[in-house]
Amino acid sequence: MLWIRYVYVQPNRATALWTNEKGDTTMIKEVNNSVSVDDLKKFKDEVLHKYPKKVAKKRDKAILLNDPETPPQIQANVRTIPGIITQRGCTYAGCKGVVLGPTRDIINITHGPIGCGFYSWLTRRNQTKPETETDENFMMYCFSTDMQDSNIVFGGEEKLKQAIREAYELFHPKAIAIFSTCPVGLIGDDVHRVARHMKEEIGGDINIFGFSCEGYRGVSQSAGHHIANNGLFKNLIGRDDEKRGDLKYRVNLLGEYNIGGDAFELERVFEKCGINLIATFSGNSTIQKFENAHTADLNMVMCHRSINYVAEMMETAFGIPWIKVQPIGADSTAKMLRKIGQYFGDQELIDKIEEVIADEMVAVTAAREKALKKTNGKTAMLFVGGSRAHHYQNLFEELGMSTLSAGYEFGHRDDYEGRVVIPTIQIDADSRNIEEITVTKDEARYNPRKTEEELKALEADGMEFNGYEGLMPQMAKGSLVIDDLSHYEMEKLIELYKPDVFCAGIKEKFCVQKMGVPLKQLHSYDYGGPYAGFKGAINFYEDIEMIACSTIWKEMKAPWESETYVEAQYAY
Ligand code: CFM
Repeated sequence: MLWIRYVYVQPNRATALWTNEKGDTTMIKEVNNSVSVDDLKKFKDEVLHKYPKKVAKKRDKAILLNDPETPPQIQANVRTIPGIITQRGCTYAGCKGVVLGPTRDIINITHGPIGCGFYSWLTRRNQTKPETETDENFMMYCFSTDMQDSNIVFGGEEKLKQAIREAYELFHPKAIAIFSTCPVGLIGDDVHRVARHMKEEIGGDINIFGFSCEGYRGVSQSAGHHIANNGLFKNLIGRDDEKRGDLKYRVNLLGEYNIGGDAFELERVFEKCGINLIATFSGNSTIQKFENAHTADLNMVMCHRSINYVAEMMETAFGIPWIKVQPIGADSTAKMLRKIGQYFGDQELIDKIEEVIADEMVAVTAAREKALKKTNGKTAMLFVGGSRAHHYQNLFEELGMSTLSAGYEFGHRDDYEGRVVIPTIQIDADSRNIEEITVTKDEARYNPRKTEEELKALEADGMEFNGYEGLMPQMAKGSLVIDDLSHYEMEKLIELYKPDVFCAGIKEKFCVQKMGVPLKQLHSYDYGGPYAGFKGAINFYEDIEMIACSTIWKEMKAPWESETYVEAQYAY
């Protein structure tokens, strides 16, 4: 069997020994991946002195020097200061685009002006694969009520009803969801009342529900995730009790959205191991999968930020335990599979999982060995969303690359410091905007999948339930952790530390590349992917080797910057 070992010599120096199939050992370059306190001071001085005093004071709490042993308290999930260019999106984006967007057989109607619908149309690379050619797939459509001035003045409810009638007549979908944009909240249209009315009018089995996910509801898309989680639980989960599929190991994967085909790769891996994936929330999903999700015996949470609420609600209502997993990186994919084996405790499954890992790791190891020759010792920075800035550090570690600085756009303190801090997080006015739903035991269907003793025994054996340790414990001592990075801070980071690769999104991409540093989009994967699972790791190794080790970045000077004129000839 192939084995990869990491030996941490000092907390701020990651030294890894990597042994390949033949037993040759590579010493991964010892990189001092810490930014010294002086460096941090320099960075902070540079950026903070440009801000007005009050702003500087606020940003100061969001820029920290990491300590993995005792993560410092970070300021997160607070309003971005007006005037600062943020990476964040809006609440509507988090609800309509992120959580509900990847489900192919719900008609998602944007109630609002056309711009919100148009700009949220197919911009996220959540892929889907209908099982047959005739299966419903509405993902390529853009449904919007296209509100006009008169609707803002006189109300838009009638127009919304008309849009629902039209959508039903054209497509006869099983479900229609309505997503509120900012003006809808401002003028007071009641999308929930319209949903109830139209459900009655159309009749039959149709499921129609609305989301109060106006863009301004929260400080970022994170509020939209929470609103979407509540809606999933109230309107979809638990409506179909039939046990589908004949495999006995029944699991759900929460917070996996099939960007660039990630869910396809994970579906492949689970199937190979003989694990029955009941539902993915929400990559490559359908209504039926959501409705049936409560028949699974284990919930695995991949993106904690966007979906931890569903995991908690399902545990309370149905007795399904949840664990945090990170199937980004080959080693952590193997770790996830081993956790599933341990949870079900069936030797046949455990053996099968080991067989699959050994089989998959042959190609992974070969690809890694090839990339490592070039990537070893290089540096990265990651500023993405609310989970990837953490998970993708696994893949960089596997490439011998160290993360100098990382942070989320909209993570909460628990995503940085771990769930242990949740009781100490202050609820502010912005969080109070989100409906809190009270979930209780479903008397008829509550069925604890494991007894208290079984859970305790598994915990004693190293399984952690309901836990997430966050980004900081995994990052080196002295690395920079920055929440809600501003554009200006990003430019300063690049100027001062010149990483070999910067990970962010399309808004940052070309500004960073003009500074001579390659940018890997970790939202969309730049048309690449999948990056999850085993095959995903191979794709990532190849892509990073290609972009971070290219010499083209040295050629950033335009010819006229060093020469007085440029001569050219026409070719006939
Ligand atoms: Fe979760 Fe996501 Fe992310 Fe996210 Fe997103 Fe995304 Fe992301 Mo873009 S759900 S928090 S709101 S892992 S769309 S698939 S890449 S910012 S890090």
